[in-house]
Amino acid sequence: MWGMIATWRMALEGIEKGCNLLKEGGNAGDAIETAVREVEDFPFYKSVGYGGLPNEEMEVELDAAFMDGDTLDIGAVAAIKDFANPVSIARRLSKEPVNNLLVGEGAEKFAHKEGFERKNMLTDRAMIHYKNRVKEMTQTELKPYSGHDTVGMVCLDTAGKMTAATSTSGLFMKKKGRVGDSPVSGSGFYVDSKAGGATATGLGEDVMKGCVSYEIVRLMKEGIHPQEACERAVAMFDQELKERRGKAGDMSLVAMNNKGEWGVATNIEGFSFAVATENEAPMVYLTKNVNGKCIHEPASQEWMENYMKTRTAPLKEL
Ligand code: SD4
Repeated sequence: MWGMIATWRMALEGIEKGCNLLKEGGNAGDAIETAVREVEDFPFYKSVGYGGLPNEEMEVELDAAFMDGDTLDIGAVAAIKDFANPVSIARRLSKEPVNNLLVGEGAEKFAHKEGFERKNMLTDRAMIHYKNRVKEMTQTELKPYSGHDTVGMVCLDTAGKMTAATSTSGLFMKKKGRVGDSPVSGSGFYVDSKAGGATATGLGEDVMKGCVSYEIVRLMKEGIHPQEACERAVAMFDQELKERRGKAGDMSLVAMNNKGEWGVATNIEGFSFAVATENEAPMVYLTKNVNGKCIHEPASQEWMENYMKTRTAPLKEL
């Protein structure tokens, strides 16, 4: 059995590419790296890689991670600037004996030495978003979270190897140097080939309070189905945050076990995800949370068309 699952509609084309590798017996490391790079390279996804939205100082600082579920090797970069594919740098770091999570300048130095492609990741479109947001903020108080989407993926290959990876520009208008959950093991991602993997998108500051990806893998290790594991972990932590803090940030998680069974849970409206397995062609679903039960419905043709239209629609400066 092979399979891949990922957060948000934007992962679809990457998943298609990754699955082509898995079908041919490719390994879960190559498949997931290929899939995430596809998302990083697409300029119209404004929260991952090229075209990602900048921080407060109009710089695109990126976070990414890679984990190998056989060896439990982890590599990650945080607040890295001017490199095309942070996920590949993260994967490369996962092979180091130490120094697996590098930030900012140190990460850039490593990437440069290793010959990774340099690229100015700030697009004209992202700059317009930035300028418009600055103008809007003088009128209304906007939360930094409005404008996001991290790609997180879990992958299983025919040899039973599993991997997880993430890539994001984090929160729009974040402080320089801010690091979210995406490069943090157990929070933004976790995978163990003996059980399964999980990955998160949402408000990193809250996801990190509960190590939610690890919690889902832990439940899967007890033999719990990924759907049940996701629902339990998200519902429990959402509740916990509300009780203790009065509110819970956005939190959506996807998971797959080592049999290719998958699950998704969210505490928001309109979370989309993409999944494919040996038995299921790549498909985008939308998830609704109905009293703690998450119901997945295939995205309609109209929804899919509208999604691309809005992503690529011309953008004017206010
Ligand atoms: C972060 N979790 O940096 C990321 C943002 C995100 O959907 O997932 N947005 O906190």
